[in-house]
Amino acid sequence: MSRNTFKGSGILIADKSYDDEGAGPYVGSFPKGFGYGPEDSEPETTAASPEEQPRILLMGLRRSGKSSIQKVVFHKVSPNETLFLESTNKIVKDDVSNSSFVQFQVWDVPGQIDFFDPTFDSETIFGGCGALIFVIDAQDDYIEALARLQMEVTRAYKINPNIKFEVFIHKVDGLSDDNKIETQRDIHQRSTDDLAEAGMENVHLSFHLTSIYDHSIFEAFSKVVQKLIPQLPVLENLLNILISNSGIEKAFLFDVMSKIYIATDSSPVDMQCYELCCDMIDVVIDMSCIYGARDDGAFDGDSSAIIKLNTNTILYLREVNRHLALICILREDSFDKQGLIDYNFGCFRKAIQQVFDIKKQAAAARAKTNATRAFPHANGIAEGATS
Ligand SMILES: Nc1nc2c(ncn2[C@@H]2O[C@H](COP(=O)(O)OP(=O)(O)OP(=O)(O)O)[C@@H](O)[C@H]2O)c(=O)[nH]1
Ligand SMILES: [Mg+2]
Repeated sequence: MSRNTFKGSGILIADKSYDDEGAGPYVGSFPKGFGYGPEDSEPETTAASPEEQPRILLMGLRRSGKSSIQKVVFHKVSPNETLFLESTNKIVKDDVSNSSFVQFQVWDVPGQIDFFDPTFDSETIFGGCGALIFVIDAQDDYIEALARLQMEVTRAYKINPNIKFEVFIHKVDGLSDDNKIETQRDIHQRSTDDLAEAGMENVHLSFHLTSIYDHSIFEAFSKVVQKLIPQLPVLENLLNILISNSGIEKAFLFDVMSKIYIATDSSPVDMQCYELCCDMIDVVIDMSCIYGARDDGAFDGDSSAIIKLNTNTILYLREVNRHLALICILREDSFDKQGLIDYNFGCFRKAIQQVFDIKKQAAAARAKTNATRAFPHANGIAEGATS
């Protein structure tokens, strides 16, 4: 089933409300917040402070594609626009905390950085790091990159053994299918051998073939982010219950801004289905931007869309909260029971809300403990000042 057969004959029914006011500033052609609805007024305590947020480091040699990845995934830059990116010369910290679930920072560590420079504070950099993505340019000779990978992993692991190590074998758009597999096998073999030689055989590296010219980079990033979401098993379980009771074939929970899927049911992920869902988000956001009366956000609490494909398949998008959307793929005849699907979706959304609430309560409790630790005699000072 080619991807093109899906396209062209779709019917899109998009639905959203336009009752809020206010025009937000734009970043390029995108509304600030990249199409999100207005911010809900959440208590400040729910957002983790930047230091507390899990950090994803992008590392690798110069010109391997780190900044391009960051720009394409999180800033909606088109792949061609990265062609003339200047080399990064200092660590660029990107706060991806717009979404309640996907709260983390991405640090783009330049390839030219001197790790022996005393200003490079490895303790701080690796200490709060959740995942280290090492980007290898697969179109180039990767021997030097592998030596650097081994050095970085060794250093990082000594400081923080909980880091997830992810290797992006990048720019594979230039390789044939056979070549991709061979390159991955070779890099896997060499890097694990190198680590074993250094006595680090217990360190696990995960490998992903990526390119900014297709959806592989979003898929790979999704898998990295999922490892940092402690609620993942709960979300997966909820999705399994939803699909088995609603005649749905596959369901993804998407972070709309980045098109990262933060969870899916436990059936295997077909790349084409994932691509279709990503395309659907683009279509929905574009339609809302063009026809929506509101200027400050294309995705809000009432966003929903149905796309019928000429393969008797339906894509059904429902908003879960201001950052998350559920996209279901199902057969057209199963959609006859839309009422049932909508009812089950309502239950699913409530359950997700509960997961959020627990997270918020935990964050609030943590903030309170931190405040007490920082100002143990706060009450005493206040009393003293007034007396
Ligand atoms: N073909 C191809 N080119 C890519 C891909 N990703 C990035 N590039 C190109 O690689 C070049 C270098 O990308 P950058 O993102 O600047 O590399 P960097 O790792 O940030 O480099 P430093 O900042 O010097 O460390 C750019 O011309 C990109 O267009 C990819 O997936 N495929
Ligand atoms: Mg760069």
